[in-house]
Amino acid sequence: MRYYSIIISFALLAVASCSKVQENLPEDELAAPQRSLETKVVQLGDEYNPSAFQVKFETVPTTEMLSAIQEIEGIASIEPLFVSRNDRKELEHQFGLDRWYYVRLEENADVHQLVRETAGMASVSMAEYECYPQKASDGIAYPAEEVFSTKASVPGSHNDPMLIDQWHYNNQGSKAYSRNAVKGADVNVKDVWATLTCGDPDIIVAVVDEAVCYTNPDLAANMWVNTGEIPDNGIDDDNNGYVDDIYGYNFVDNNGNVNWDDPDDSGHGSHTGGTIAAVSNNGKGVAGLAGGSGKGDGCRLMSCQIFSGNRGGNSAKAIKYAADNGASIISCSYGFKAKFTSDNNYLQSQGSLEIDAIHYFEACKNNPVLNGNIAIFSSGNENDPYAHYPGAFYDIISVSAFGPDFLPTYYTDYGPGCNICAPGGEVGHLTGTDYEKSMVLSTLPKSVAGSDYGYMQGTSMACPHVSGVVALALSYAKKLGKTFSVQEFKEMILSSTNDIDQRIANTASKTYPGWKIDDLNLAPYYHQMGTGAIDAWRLMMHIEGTPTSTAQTGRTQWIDLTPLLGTSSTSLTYLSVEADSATIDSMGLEAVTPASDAHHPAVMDASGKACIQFGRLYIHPTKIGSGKFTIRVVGGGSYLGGGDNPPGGMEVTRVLSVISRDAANGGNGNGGWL
Ligand SMILES: [Ca+2]
Ligand SMILES: [Ca+2]
Ligand SMILES: [Ca+2]
Ligand SMILES: [Ca+2]
Repeated sequence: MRYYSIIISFALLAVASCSKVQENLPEDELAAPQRSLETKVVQLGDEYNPSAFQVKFETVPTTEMLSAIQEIEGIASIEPLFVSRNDRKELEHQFGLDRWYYVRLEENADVHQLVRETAGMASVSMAEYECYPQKASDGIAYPAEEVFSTKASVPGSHNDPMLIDQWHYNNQGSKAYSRNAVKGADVNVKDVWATLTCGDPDIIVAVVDEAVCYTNPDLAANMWVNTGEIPDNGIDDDNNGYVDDIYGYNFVDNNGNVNWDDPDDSGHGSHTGGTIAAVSNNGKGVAGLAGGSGKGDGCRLMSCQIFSGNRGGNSAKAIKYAADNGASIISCSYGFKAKFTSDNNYLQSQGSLEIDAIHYFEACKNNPVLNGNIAIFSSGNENDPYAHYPGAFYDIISVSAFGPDFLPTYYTDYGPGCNICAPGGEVGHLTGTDYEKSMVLSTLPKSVAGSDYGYMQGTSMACPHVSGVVALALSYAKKLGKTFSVQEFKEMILSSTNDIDQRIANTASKTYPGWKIDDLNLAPYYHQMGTGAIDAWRLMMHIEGTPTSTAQTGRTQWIDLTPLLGTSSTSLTYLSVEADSATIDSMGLEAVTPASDAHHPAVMDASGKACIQFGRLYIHPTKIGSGKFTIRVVGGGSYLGGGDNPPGGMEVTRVLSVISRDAANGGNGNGGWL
């Protein structure tokens, strides 16, 4: 692949110099500059299918254009690459999907020669090798013994008995996960579950991965089921172009038999799927981020299988399936090891089959919230200073990974192309038999792992944390009846984050002896982990339109109300402040004592645990948590109008969200993000 990237650089130089020569050419030739052969050949990885490739025509091909290729010696057949959806033909055309064709070769034909020969034709804009992606994890699953209990393992949260070990949802800084565990190094979902949303069955997430084990007792109830299809009758009953597709489709063997039977399967798709929507609050196993409240109301998982053991399938076809069968999110824990992703010029100018399919997916409307869909990719596990393809693409979200110590993991890709980070886990923060506890705990196929549950690590595990949070966000927006554009939503996702850079800057290196993490220098990761660590609560507040402030755990402090009420906040007349019981519990609020000041009387919450004085909100949180404060002020003057009053002001009610966390330095000194 390195050799190939050198070719591309030369090709770009050649194009640049050509354009100068062309200044002297007649105008009609200037209009259609001949692209060099090398920019028309696309190869996303080292491993390719030697008996087929893919072409994109400059225009929707005529019969003549197709037969010109069909007639080339060594080519057996040419057919449309994608299954078309009748009511989306316009969109398919807009993103060029009707210009992609699949070319099969005759036996012993030379794929390299035929790709180049086809790319050389004026009617062809790209000839692309059929390369298979790679899973963004080391593929090693560590089984976890199932815990059976009737008691919730995390008081006040979902009742799944293994939730206590899912630090990635609710990290209480326990040394049971990591000797350097950081409170709040998680996706901050606990209070979202408690007060806002746990998912919605209308929000479907396609897991483009190994098969999702639809028989797993903690996945089965949240599987998407194609109700229009009758299984195993060899007929495409719902006429969607795929025979016997019940839980999704198998794009490795190109049939409806989604399965995890290959002896080399790792359980990867069941693990990533479980993070998104394992059945939550069902008193069993683990929780999933958007897995519902135990009342059958979780988001649904569609299995778009592109891995079977060591064999790969066509991920672009899988993405098209997800788009056309109702998925709102594709969770893609894979990438192509295309080294040209570090060459931005090439990346921006050169499309690929995969990019066209993703852009089509993001333009399809499958839910009432967005005018399209959201694609989430993992950044890759090579510890490279750039994201892997296609997450590297500028408008596609790519996720890097941190561990329970709130530091970049030893394997994560970082830097250009990486947009955000999430928990990916990291083996070996503990010794003895607990070494796996610092990884991510989720569901697995029992036939593969020997248990329905287990631990894995990778940006593969970070990606579904963002997918699951986005699934919750779409569920919540739907509940509130809010609508957004895809672009607005992506911007809200990337700005619903917490700073990880302070923690990186304050930690020169990290070491977990006996594992791969030996004096890992952290300086290269500074400012390179995207916009920061995803925070589910913040994203929900963005959807509500509620401003969010932060407070430091463990002390009385005031919070500026300017984001809520403008710079007049210090001179307004306040009527009341109210913290609900969920907020008091979550943040462990303690009573605050107002200052004795006749000119600035305090307005107190009934519990005594929140107070407004001097135009500021005073609180004393003792726990990490999130909550809301409802504040009423007089809009104009010092008393309300109406009733027996002389004409007075209008009542204004506003809500402020607050997240309480430890301070990065000082305070409890354990490395939080304030
Ligand atoms: Ca079907
Ligand atoms: Ca059928
Ligand atoms: Ca469960
Ligand atoms: Ca990107």
